[in-house]
Amino acid sequence: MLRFVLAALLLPLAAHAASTGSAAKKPNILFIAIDDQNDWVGPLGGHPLVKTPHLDRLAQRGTTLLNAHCQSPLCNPSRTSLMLSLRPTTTGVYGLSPWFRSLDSWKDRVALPQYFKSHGYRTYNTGKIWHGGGGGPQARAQEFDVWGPAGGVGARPDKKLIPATPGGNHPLMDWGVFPHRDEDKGDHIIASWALEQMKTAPKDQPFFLAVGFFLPHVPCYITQKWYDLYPGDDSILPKIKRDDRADTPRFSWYLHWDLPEPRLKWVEENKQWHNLVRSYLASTSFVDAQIGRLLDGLEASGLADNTVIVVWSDHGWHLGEKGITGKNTLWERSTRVPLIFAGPGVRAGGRSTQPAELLDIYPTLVELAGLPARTDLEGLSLVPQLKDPAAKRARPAITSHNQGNHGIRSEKWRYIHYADGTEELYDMVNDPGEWTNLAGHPAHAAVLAEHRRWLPRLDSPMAPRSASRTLSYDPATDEAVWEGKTVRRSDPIPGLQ
Ligand SMILES: [Ca+2]
Ligand SMILES: [Ca+2]
Repeated sequence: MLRFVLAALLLPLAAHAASTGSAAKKPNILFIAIDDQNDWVGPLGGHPLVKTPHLDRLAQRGTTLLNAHCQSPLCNPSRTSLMLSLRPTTTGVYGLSPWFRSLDSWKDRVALPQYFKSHGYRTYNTGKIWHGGGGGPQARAQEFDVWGPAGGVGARPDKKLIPATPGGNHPLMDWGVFPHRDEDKGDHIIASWALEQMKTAPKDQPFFLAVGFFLPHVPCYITQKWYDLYPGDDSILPKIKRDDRADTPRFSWYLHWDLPEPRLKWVEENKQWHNLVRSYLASTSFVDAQIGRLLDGLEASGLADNTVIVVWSDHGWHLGEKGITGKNTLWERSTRVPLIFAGPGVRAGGRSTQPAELLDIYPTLVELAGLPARTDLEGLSLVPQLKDPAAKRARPAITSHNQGNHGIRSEKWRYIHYADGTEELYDMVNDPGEWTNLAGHPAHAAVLAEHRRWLPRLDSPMAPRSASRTLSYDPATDEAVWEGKTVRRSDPIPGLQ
């Protein structure tokens, strides 16, 4: 009897679904990247004053991975890892070069959008998804079907707004207010193009629409309206410990040895700390507003119910913590990133503290879209956490910055191992700022042992033609080589004199 009632109830639904085609229709994917966005967004709570109302409403619609970390704290290796679901320690891609398709081992590897294309999706790209634009104008057609505007900085001032920065006054090292139109910013332009694709995409084919925002990557140029969302006083500054590096190994400096990103010392001496933090926060709010435009457009198009949304950032950014600005560290501010899913198959309002990795996005989207699972991915699907935020993960999140340097983030701890064998350990519950390195304390021997066992077994040397932010180390001579230049124990740390 019960079976008959259920069948009677289900039959009309099934008939309806068949007639409209909705039962078989795969969900669209709206794949949103933010560049250099750390955990200073509302859903992650990394900054008490940040205003991101649109990410907040997306988080209410979906599930936030509160303990998500990049696999490399740098654009090219992070994005390569995410798009292939392979660790940097597998591919050997650690620097801003090479483009992975120039490597024999990976040139034919099926990247995430290609896999969706092979299952009937039409794929779109605008802004920065692949570092380097997908191999250049000739090669990029194999990565996505349709290429929109490249985005980037957009409107920029005639000359830099801040004083000349150390290490060559790099043109990207700039921030602050200058008068321009929001519509002339690269991120506004790409959002407008993406909105147009939602309206005009073929109705009989699902889409994979990738939108890669540039801000809050430097230069953080912003208009007064966005700057005025934040006060200009000390309340916006991150909490720091002045002698924080006293208990971090010297090798921790080698990971960001000589860079265009200024040290906190320079930022303070040039009275730029408030301006940098305020410009970064304002840029975060500007990108949030562009994401809001995409969410509104999706609602207006009637596609919201059948579109999976994922928002991610490629890695974080320091704004004074540990004496530096920039990325290229294995600490929380550099590895922790926004990762939010919403749409069909995702619980509304979910917040998971389980460790998650950006290379999990690939298998997660494959599962949410109902595509055949792949057995050659190194990520794990997050679908269990998207249904039940408390569902346990089998492993911690791992971040690598060149061979031999790894951060292991579990639910409660961060463990760091450097290539010269030195270590750090932080109690992330009681010391979220990672101020006190516990690695030398005998009381934590068991915790250290538990985390050491997650160090990558495959720890590849850098791939051929690696360049920019590369580091190697020879234990026989105790010499490190940063971007082709030898670094010795006695060398003064650049930017601290
Ligand atoms: Ca980046
Ligand atoms: Ca410290």
